[in-house]
Amino acid sequence: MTSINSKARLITLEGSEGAGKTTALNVICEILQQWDIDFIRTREPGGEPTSEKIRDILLHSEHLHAKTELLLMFAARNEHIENVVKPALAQGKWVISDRYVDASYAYQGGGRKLGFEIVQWMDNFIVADIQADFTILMDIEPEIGLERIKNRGQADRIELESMDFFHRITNAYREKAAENPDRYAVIDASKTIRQVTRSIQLAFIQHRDKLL
Ligand code: Z5A
Repeated sequence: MTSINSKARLITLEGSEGAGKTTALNVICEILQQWDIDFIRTREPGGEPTSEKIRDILLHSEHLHAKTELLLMFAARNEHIENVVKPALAQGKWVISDRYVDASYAYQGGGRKLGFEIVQWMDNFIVADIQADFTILMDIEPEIGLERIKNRGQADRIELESMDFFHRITNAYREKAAENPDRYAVIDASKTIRQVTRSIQLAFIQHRDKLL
């Protein structure tokens, strides 16, 4: 759906805490290298200097109101899209983003209970036609994901939320995936790394004709 360069694709990776996005990102990069695709790897919130500063505010402020959080996510996203995503796509490079606008539906719309409607409004305003072509959702029950990251050290502001918050995120992601079955591949992220790797590889094989 990216409209800047019809050949370049925007691929996004989503999931709740500890779903194994880092592992998945490496698998995706290997697949694209095998396909001989020129791509960049980036992330949200962040991906460029101003957005990284906003990420720091988002993750390490003591308190933020839900609407402030939403606005900052989209402020960071706007800089990221204008300075990184659009230029890469215009050069014909694929963009692999560790999280993108679906995370705002899940975390701010679902987790923070702001609802999908307001996120949709921001999505139309900021993201517009720079939509993902293919989204890998690392689907996992929050209890399993949080268990995996519990020994990682200091938790950030969002990771300190309640279990209900994380269940709302998981449900919101599942709702988005069900609404967009052609764009999403839902991976059972609770399986072993080997099984997860295989599922991602299969998802790319199945979508290859649509993407290339
Ligand atoms: N956020 C938001 O609210 N709204 C938005 O619009 C956007 C973001 C864009 C930063 O995201 C925060 O911003 C995030 C959402 C919010 N919430 N928080 N906090 P982030 O992506 O940078 O951070 P993260 O979600 O916290 O990433 P993470 O916790 O590092 O998750 P991960 O990348 O999925 O986990 P991982 O590091 O790949 O794996 C975690 C551990 O599990 C690690 O030890 C692995 O070795 C292990 N692992 C991985 N796979 C497996 C399997 N299959 N089995 C067993 N163990 C495994």
